[in-house]
Amino acid sequence: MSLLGRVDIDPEKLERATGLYRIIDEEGRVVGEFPDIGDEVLRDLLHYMIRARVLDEWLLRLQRMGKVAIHAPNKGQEAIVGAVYPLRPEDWVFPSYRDLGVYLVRGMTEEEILDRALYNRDDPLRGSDFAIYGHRKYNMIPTPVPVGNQIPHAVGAAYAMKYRGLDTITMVMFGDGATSRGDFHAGLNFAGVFKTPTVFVCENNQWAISVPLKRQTRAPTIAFRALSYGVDSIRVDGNDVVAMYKTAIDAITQARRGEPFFIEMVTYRLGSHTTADDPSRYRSEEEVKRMERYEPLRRLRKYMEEHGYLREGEYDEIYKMYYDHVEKAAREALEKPPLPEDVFFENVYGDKIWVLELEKEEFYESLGIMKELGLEVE
Ligand SMILES: Cc1ncc(C[n+]2csc(CCOP(=O)(O)OP(=O)(O)O)c2C)c(N)n1
Ligand SMILES: [Mg+2]
Repeated sequence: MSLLGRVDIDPEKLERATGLYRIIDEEGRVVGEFPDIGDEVLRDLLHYMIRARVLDEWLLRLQRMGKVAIHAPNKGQEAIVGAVYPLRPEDWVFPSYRDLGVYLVRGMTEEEILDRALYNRDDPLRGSDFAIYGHRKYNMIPTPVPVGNQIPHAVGAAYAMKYRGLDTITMVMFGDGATSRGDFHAGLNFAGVFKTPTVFVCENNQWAISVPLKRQTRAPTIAFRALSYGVDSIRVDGNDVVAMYKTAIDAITQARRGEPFFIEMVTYRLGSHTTADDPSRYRSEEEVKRMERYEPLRRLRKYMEEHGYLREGEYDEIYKMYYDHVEKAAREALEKPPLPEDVFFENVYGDKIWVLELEKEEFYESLGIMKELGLEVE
């Protein structure tokens, strides 16, 4: 390439970054080339999505009962399970906070998720920030609270894997709002230049709390922004779990060869941002009603019923089975004693340091004063 010459962009890459890849449409009709994925995978994807939906409903219920501090509803985004499903257990996942399906596919159980949500004795993250999940046992990093911080973490970890000659990769999930953070740009640029084995999954659910996508960027698509960093990208119908699964297989294969890949998962958040949010303040009920038709479980169910993978009534039976399971798990998790009250001093530093010891003393002193004053501490 001459220094002053023009630069061409591969038109196929541009097409992928601005088109919309889909296989099953909102009515369950096949509109793309259906991959040879086998009955078992299809059923697994369905089960994971139902489990995520049921758990989401239970966490909302437990929050309304005053048992869970805060919950970020997942409804509408369950097809994310397709992205994680083809990963190997040795790969590392950097999930977002709206990713119950991701935690389940990685192997975290409903019981473990409930222990976390209720901060009971068995909470795997020992009382760290709320609405955040992760688990060392499943190579899953807890989501940082500052939006998008996990992006450079995932890129750095992937670079370390490459440096050590491992064939593992990292996958990172984040929202459309995170693409306005510097971390997105630093992460994408580093991944592009240093060819880190990373799969980026941007869950574009159209909203960042009350801020719509058009206020995040004037770029035509988020996948287009990734391409501008030299990272191959694709814009996918993120409510089509089969399209997500097929895309992830290709993306993971490419990342394992040492080239990053970016998936823009085009979806819609049907619920509130968190249980502390009232979406009627910033978006119309008509919009939500209109988008319900596109949600991922409805279309997979339709496809599977029409193609003989599910007999009549079977979907409801599967749903009930998981509903009962989570109800029992929730009752048991609520019975467990809480974490010890000084648990948040445990995981700040590896070693004991005097400042923390001092703070701990002061903490107990304040607890004593509160008790003396008759102020109940839960
Ligand atoms: C740096 C930073 N700014 C603001 C917040 C408050 N906040 C939490 S989630 C969120 C919106 C994120 O939107 P998006 O990235 O689209 O993810 P979504 O919640 O839609 O899945 C904001 C602004 C934060 N946690 N961190
Ligand atoms: Mg969003």
